[in-house]
This record gives sequence, C-alpha cells and structure tokens, in this order.
Amino acid sequence: MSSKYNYHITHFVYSAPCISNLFYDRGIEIAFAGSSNVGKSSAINILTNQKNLARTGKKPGSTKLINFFEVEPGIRLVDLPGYGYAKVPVALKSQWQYGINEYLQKRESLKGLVVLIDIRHTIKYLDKCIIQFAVELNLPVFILLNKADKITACARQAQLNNVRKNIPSIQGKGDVEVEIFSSWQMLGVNKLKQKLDSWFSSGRKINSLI
Ligand SMILES: Nc1nc2c(ncn2[C@@H]2O[C@H](COP(=O)(O)OP(=O)(O)O)[C@@H](O)[C@H]2O)c(=O)[nH]1
Ligand SMILES: [Mg+2]
Repeated sequence: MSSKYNYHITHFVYSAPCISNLFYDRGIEIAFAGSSNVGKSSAINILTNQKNLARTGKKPGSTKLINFFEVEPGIRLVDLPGYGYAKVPVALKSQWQYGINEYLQKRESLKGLVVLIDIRHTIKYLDKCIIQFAVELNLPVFILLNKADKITACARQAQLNNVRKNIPSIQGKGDVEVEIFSSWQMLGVNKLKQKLDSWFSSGRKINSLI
C-alpha cells in the first residue's frame, strides 16, 4: 500500500525534558501514548522501518523525555513518556501525567493521538483517562491493541470487539477508532499509516487556511 508520506526517512529532531521546554509549536504532530513497555517506541520504529530510531526495551519507566521525530519539515511523530509504571513513585507518576495532560491541552500542532494498549490486558484506568481527555479536547484517537502476536486470531477479534464496545463514555461522541496491532508481525501497520496520512493531510489543509 502506498502512503502519502515517506515515513522511512523520519529522523530524530529533539528531546524535551518537560512540557515547558518544547520544540516550536508549528506544523502538525501526532503523539504516541501508552503505559511503559506497551510498545510505543517499537511501533514508531516499525512504521519508519528503522531499528533504533526510537529507543526500545529500556528499563520500564526510564523514558521520561518527550521525543520528537520529523517525517518531513513540519510533519512530526512524538514518542511520549510511558505512564503508570507500577514501580515509579506516585509523586513522579502524577508529575508525568500532569505533563502529558498539559501537552495534550496546550500543543497547537497536535492533531491526533495514538494510544497503545496491550491486547492481553483489560483497558487500564490511565488509558481511559487519556482517551477521555483527548475526546474532551476534540482530538482524534487511534487505539492500537498491541502485541497481538501473543494471542490467537480468534482471541484478537474478541478483544477488538470488546474494546470497541467498552470504551467508556465515548460511544456516540469523539473520533475514536480501534485496531489490532503487532510490531513484531507487522500487523496493522498499513492501517496506522493510513490514519497518520489522513491526520497529517487534513491538518495541512487547515493550516493552509489559517
Ligand atoms: N510480542 C511483542 N512484543 C513487543 C511488541 N512491540 C514491542 N514489544 C516488546 O515490548 C517491550 C517494550 O517495547 P517498547 O517499544 O520499548 O515499549 P515502550 O516503553 O512503550 O516504548 C520490548 O521488549 C519490545 O520488544 C509486539 O508487537 N509484540
Ligand atoms: Mg519507549
């Protein structure tokens, strides 16, 4: 499947230690969120066909930076810090959450949010919070049920139906879609590209009208 953007030439541009220290807020960006170790960095790597663009498999919870990658000038992917890792002290956890919420709320160039969830687990409280928050901000959400390679095709479909039915208080409002994903088996990668293409393209149209 051909894509409007050449994700393979994506390159790292910037790491921000905190929200008050961000890259200039122009152009269009799409952020990847999810708990630590769910596979955010792996998804960015598979999308861009680069083994080590986003660092993967580090100690859970150790990625506290917001990492920016440029697909082409003004078109960016953002690897957000993982939230909710159990061993992180509560104070630090809420600091990250606050940072992510602030980023979602204030970032003008943010035009879509990809949320990764482990397909084997039920959707967690913090996932629900971030999805709900994005919906309230009118930000479209694409949920990827990741690590689908770990379960059978039948179980995948059941979980997909289940999540689609149970996304809390979202039915009827908000732009939220759910798909099966696996970086390891390249499952759902084309659907992700299509979604990013559409977000980037509609963001460009809006920007050109401003
Ligand atoms: N089975 C399976 N493991 C994955 C997949 N994606 C990532 N992982 C593994 O999950 C761990 C965490 O991945 P990483 O991308 O660093 O997660 P992040 O903390 O969300 O950025 C690594 O050991 C990856 O190899 C996947 O699609 N399937
Ligand atoms: Mg990561």
